[in-house]
Amino acid sequence: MKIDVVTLFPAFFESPLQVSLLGKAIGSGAIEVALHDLRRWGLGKHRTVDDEPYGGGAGMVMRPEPLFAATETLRAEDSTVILLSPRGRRLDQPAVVELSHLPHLVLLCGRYEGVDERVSEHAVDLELSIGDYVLAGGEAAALVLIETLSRVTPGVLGNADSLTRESHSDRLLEHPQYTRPSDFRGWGVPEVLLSGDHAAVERWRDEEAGRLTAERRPDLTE
Ligand code: JCK
Repeated sequence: MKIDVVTLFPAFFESPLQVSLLGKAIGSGAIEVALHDLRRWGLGKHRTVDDEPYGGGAGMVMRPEPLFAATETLRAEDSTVILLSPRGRRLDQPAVVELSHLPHLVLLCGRYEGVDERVSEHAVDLELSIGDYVLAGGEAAALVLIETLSRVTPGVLGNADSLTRESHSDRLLEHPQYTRPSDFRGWGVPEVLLSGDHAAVERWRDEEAGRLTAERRPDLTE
């Protein structure tokens, strides 16, 4: 998968894309990310990308011309142009898996109070939000999307098994996990996990996942 990111702050992405799983996904060639400074398409000598809102009000709005120019430069036959926006469809794991099958994403990151409506209407295929809270811009949301995609893209995780398990328990919270030592400051580990009885372990994990989900996320059980 190729991902083009359009942003006023390309530097925001540099460290995260180099470390850990993301670095590996990108290093292995499974995901290719290119960063594009929106100023490249800015207007006039000052490379302007924003202006005051028609009708008045606080803050600035991103002008349409630079974002249209960016998408017209980067869009190919097989592209999906995504605007990260607090008004977008909420990103969830099924959406991540769907998006992971697409060959080319163009991610538009806004700033200020958001973008001119004509961008979302005529330059964008899909508007996505990562959750119901307000970020200062689309960059952190784009990073979240790229990281979630990197986990489900073949050749990235190096452990297809844990993704299969994940899909089975999509609608449940995870069971508690333990590792050594078996006694830490007097706090033990559930006996069953030390028993070597794999069927009993499986039962315990299913029960715990069900109990935790009912307690903390009843919405997931509806
Ligand atoms: C893109 C600019 C900042 C600040 C207006 C919003 C009531 C609008 C996002 N899940 C997510 N949260 N936030 C974003 C996101 C925020 C952005 C931009 C994405 C571009 N901003 C901003 C204030 C407002 N208020 C609620 C009015 C935008 C995603 N994805």
